[in-house]
Amino acid sequence: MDKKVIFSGAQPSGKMTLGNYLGAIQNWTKLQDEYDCFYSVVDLHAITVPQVAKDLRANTIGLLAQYLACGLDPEKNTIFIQSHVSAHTELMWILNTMSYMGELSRMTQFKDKSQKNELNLNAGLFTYPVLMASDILLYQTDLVPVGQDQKQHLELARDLATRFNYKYSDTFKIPEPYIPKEVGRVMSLQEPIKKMSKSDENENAYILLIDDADTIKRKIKRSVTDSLGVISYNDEQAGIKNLLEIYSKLSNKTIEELVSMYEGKGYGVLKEDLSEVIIESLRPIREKYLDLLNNKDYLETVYANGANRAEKVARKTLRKVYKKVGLIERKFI
Ligand code: ATP
Ligand code: LTN
Repeated sequence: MDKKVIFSGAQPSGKMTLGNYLGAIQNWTKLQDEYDCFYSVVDLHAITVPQVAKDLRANTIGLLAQYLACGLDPEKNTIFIQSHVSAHTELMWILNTMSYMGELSRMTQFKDKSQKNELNLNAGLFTYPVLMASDILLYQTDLVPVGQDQKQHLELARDLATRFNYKYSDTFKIPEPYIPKEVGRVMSLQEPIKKMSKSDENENAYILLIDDADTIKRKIKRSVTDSLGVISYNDEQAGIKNLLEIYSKLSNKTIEELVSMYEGKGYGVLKEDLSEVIIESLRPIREKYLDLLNNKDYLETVYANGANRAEKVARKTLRKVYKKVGLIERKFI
């Protein structure tokens, strides 16, 4: 029986945080045996907000290396850079002609990002979810593992697929969201009511997968807690709650075990131990990442093969779409 298809991606808008790892990539690595997975570095999405060309290039290669360093196997998965497969933007054009201004203006990410980028309110920010729908639909995707924040975009992908199928006959698989319950949100270390985000202006708000030991210790030490001085798990102590959650996810100890382990102890001890747990968990990822960055030829082979594999599948869908829409097939002489 054919394996089910999974598609997901992350933007090279910075370096991956512990939030991206625990909320997304770690989960992706668990799916690679059971599913036919496509994981993309979505560089075209990243340029909907201002980027510096040389940083974007470094972040794109860096993110690819981080995918591999986290354990995604390029033999088992199709790992590629979005802009290398032009079918994504070609399908986007077709879907643009079928997307309504009203539905796109209701997207909460557009509303948030357009407030933050008032000086660069570009059309790409508005049609961002149509490109995301194209990413997903080109591969006849069954499941899309994403965080809760992407659910609305996925709904749009489903609506567009349904609309196209209805107008032109069955063409796209209708994708389902795959949001595992146990994958919660990792919160900011500085404002623990906000999610940890790689584009936060304050570096102390996040731990990067590739932070060194001293940086991790410093960031955890500075993380915001409260003045109660008691280690317990509740919403009033959002900072401690977040630290306990990170600790539990990385150590396989339950929250209850941790609370009793630290009964009567101070925040300093918890922070020191947690720093060690994070350092040890991230050490192999960081080492592998640094190794990979020194091996540009290998990374090139990975993304070249990935694009070839992705292209074949994507072209097949795009050909069908063009035909159904009434575009004349190109002849080569
Ligand atoms: P940005 O801050 O630039 O908007 P981001 O850090 O939110 O980016 P994305 O590249 O948009 O990251 O997301 C990659 C994946 O990581 C998505 O599936 C998203 O749901 C997940 N993710 C991001 N931040 C967290 C977090 N703090 N906790 C859990 N999952 C997260
Ligand atoms: N918008 C997503 C990244 C993304 C994506 C996708 C995720 C782009 N295309 C296709 C899943 C499937 C984000 O910001 N996390």
